[in-house]
Amino acid sequence: MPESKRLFFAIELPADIQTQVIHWRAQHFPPEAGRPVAAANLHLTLAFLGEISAEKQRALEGLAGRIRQPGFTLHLDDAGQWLRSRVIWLGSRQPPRGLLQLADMLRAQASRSGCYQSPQPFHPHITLLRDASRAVPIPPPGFRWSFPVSEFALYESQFIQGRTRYTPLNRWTLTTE
Ligand code: 2AM
Repeated sequence: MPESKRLFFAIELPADIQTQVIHWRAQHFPPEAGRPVAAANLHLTLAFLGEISAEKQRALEGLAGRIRQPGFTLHLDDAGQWLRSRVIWLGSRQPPRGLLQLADMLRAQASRSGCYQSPQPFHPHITLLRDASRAVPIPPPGFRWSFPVSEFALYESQFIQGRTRYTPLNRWTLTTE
């Protein structure tokens, strides 16, 4: 059987923001609120590809490498809970146009290559807690973390010895050149 991997394009969080986010999470959400995502696994998904072959991976990497657009600044100033998918998340009240453009492009490329893309509108978010099945108070977003996004990456998602691990396989710089 040809090798396939579970892949997605995403934006990584800088280490200092990662630290602040997990501190904020520990302060505001008790253990029963949900299962915390490991600090190193915090990311913002741009396009989920599912299980794909090495051939399709190469094709999508080639298309990703042709994307030309400048970087942008991401403000994390919103948080919420989706009971349906049982997640507590962090996001932006006004996602930057560059983020939406990049996600649109990657999702369109994925769709044209035969990767199913949900018809739901794209809601950029960073999942903080999973299995959050009971509604919990979400602290008002009295915080504002901002960071420049100058690259995006292709990640592999693996479930090894009971743990989810995301490994970056390839990265691209956002540039107009
Ligand atoms: P989530 O954090 O909202 O669960 C790796 O699993 C990443 O891909 C996660 O960010 C996850 O989003 C996202 N993901 C997993 N399955 C997906 C699907 N079927 N459609 C869209 N995104 C998905």
